[in-house]
Amino acid sequence: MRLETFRGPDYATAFAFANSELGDDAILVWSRNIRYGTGTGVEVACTTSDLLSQFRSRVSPGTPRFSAGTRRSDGRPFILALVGPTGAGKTTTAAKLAVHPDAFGGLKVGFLSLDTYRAGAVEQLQSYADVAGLDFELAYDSRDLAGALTRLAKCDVILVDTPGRGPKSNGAAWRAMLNRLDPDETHFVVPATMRTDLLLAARSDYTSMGASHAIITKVDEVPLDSMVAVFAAEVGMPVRWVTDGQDVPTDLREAGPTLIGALGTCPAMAAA
Ligand SMILES: Nc1nc2c(ncn2[C@@H]2O[C@H](COP(=O)(O)OP(=O)(O)OP(=O)(O)O)[C@@H](O)[C@H]2O)c(=O)[nH]1
Ligand SMILES: [Mg+2]
Repeated sequence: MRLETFRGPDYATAFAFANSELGDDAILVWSRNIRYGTGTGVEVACTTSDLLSQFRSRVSPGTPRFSAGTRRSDGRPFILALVGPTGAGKTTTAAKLAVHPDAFGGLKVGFLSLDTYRAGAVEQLQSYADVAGLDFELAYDSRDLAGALTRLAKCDVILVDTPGRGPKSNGAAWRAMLNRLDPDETHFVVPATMRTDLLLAARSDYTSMGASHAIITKVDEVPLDSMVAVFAAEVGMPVRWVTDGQDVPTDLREAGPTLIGALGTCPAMAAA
C-alpha cells in the first residue's frame, strides 16, 4: 500500500492537498500534529481505496484449510517453513503455530529443525515439542531429510525452523535443505521494530529464497497499531499472522483484524 503524506496548517488544507494528489477517494490512514512554519499544523497520511483494498486482501490471505488426514496429492504433510533474521522470533512463532487454535492447533503437527548452528537452538524447539507432546526431528544435512520426513509422515503439518542467517552469511547447507524440502509455504518472520531500509533488504534476500508470506512479530513493542499496519504495508507480502508477546501459544493473532482495524478508513474529504 503506497502512503502519501501531506502537511498543512489545518486538516482542511492538508486534505485538500491529498485530494488534489490522490483524487476524491483519498483515504486517511493516520494523522499527527506537527510544527508548521512558526506555529502548529497537521500531517496526514493517505492512500486510495484501490490500494487499501489490495492491503486488506493481503492481510487476509485465508488460513489454509486442513483437516486431520488431509494430504497433498503426493500424500506428503503440508510443510510450512519459517525464515528470517536472527532473533526475529522464528522458533517461538513455530511453537505458537503448532498449538494455537487460530493456526494449526487441533491438527497433528511435527517440528523439523534445520538450526543445528546456534548453541541451544535445538533444545529450545525440542522443549516446546516435549511440553506439547509433538514429534521433533533434526536435520544436519540433506542426507538426514528423507529419514526425518518418513518419521514425520503421519503429521498433517510439518513446521520447519531455520537458523537466523540471511542469504549473505555462510548457510549454504540449510538453504540447500530448504530447497530440497520445497515447502508449501515459506514465511518471512520479521519484527515490526525493524528499520524500513533493513526490512526491504531482508525481504529481497528471503523472497529470493522462496518466502511467499510474512509473519510480523513483536508488534507489542511498537507503540501504535497504525504504525504496525504501515509496516505491514511496507512488507508488501501476504500476512496471515502477527505475534504480540513472548507467551506461547497465546501471543499470536490473525493479521487481518489487527492490521485492518488499525487503519483509519474515513474519506479524507469527509473528515475535513
Ligand atoms: N516482545 C516480543 N518478543 C518476542 C515475540 N516473539 C518472540 N519474541 C522473543 O524474541 C526472542 C527471540 O525469539 P526466537 O524465537 O528465539 O527468535 P529466532 O528467530 O528463532 O532466533 P534465532 O534462532 O537465534 O535466529 C525471544 O526472547 C522471544 O521470546 C513477540 O511477538 N514479542
Ligand atoms: Mg530460532
